[in-house]
Amino acid sequence: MSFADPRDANYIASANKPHAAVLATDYTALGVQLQRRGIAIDDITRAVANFRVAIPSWGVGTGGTRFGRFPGPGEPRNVFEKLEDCAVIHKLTAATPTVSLHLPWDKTDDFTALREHAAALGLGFDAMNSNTFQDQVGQPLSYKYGSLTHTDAAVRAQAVAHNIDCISAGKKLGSKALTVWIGDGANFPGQSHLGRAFERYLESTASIYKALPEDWRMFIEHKMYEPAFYATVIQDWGSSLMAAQALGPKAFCLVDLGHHAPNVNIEMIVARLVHAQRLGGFHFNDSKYGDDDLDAGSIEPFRLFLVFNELVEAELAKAPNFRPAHMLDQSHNVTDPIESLMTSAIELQRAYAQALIVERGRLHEYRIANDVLMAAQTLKRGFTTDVSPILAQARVARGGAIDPVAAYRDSGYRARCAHSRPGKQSLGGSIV
Ligand code: LRH
Ligand code: MN
Repeated sequence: MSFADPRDANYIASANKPHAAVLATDYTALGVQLQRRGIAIDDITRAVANFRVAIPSWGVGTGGTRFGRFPGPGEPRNVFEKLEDCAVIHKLTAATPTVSLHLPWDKTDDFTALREHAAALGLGFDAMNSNTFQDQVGQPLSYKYGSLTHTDAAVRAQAVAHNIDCISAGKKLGSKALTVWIGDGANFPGQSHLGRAFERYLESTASIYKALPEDWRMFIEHKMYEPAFYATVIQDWGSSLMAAQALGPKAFCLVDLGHHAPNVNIEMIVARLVHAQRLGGFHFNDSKYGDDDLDAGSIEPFRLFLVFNELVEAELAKAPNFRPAHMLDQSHNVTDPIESLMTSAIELQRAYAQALIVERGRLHEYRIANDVLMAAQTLKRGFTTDVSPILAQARVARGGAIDPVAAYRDSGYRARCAHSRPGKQSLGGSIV
């Protein structure tokens, strides 16, 4: 079994050699095409090379559903091994330098050692994620009927304390944000007082907000349903925005693409949150039905493009307070998580590049003239342009691989992990 470290720069350089000539030809050809549209390809490549997305630590293990989980070979067994896999993703894509941790899933008694381990792998930490949607062994009070909005003040206090623990862990790791997603809600009409539940949410999150360091942000993540199946306290962007505005200037709204009813116009929500100066960031993934947590751009790539179109519009307009944190939040049930996360990060870069090459001057003229068809065609031309050479060139410019999946597979990394990471793998039904 031959093995090469896919994180090694020399390995990546040698893996790129057979692809370099074709890339150069394709890049030049696309450059000529874009030049005809008045677009300098190197400007786009530079912008794409600066695009960053965080990896969810819970995404490098095989995901599952309530019906079961089918672990793949060489699963990471702890947060230190998760970071080693995250480093493979970053070295090959050159686009994912940070990891978003989830506590207590990533709990360790030495966060400083974890920070050093990450730094040695060339990684940092993005937003911390708290978890008051599961009960932990030995936890005094259950979250069965809610957490930050539970009718029992003692349960709310326990949930607030956990979030504050996440902040102190994050401070040791150099994180600058806390994402708060709670599953609190009701399964039946009458089960909870919809207004008072929201008031309890504001009261609890205000205590968490007070514990935020000056340079931190708090991301409020809305979700239409699951685990609650009738009403969810922070069910939509409206509830999230009301909460952020009530809490203060460090509170922002996080948009998880899978947390909306089918056909909801998510790019419109993005435009409104940009206007409200409360767009905190994203959990990118894709879905066809519910919160399927599938690979970004795998089901609705045009919708992903339209979201990035709003981000580029905001960027060009120098929208105030516009600093979205990009994160993936996916569950890899049937693919190698490393391959899915690499290709998903690249699909985000693709949507960004497609949005950057839209001829905005021409689009504006057609809009003003209400030339509807040409306006729609001009926007779509960005989406229908194959920007793959730009994406590959951006990776090479940052020491990444022209073909990350091939480089990863040829390295034998997964087989080696299967060898070096024996041990029990839980088959039970859960997402991680
Ligand atoms: C909830 C969610 C949230 C995470 C969890 C893993 O569905 O999107 O962001 O805490 O997934
Ligand atoms: Mn999410």
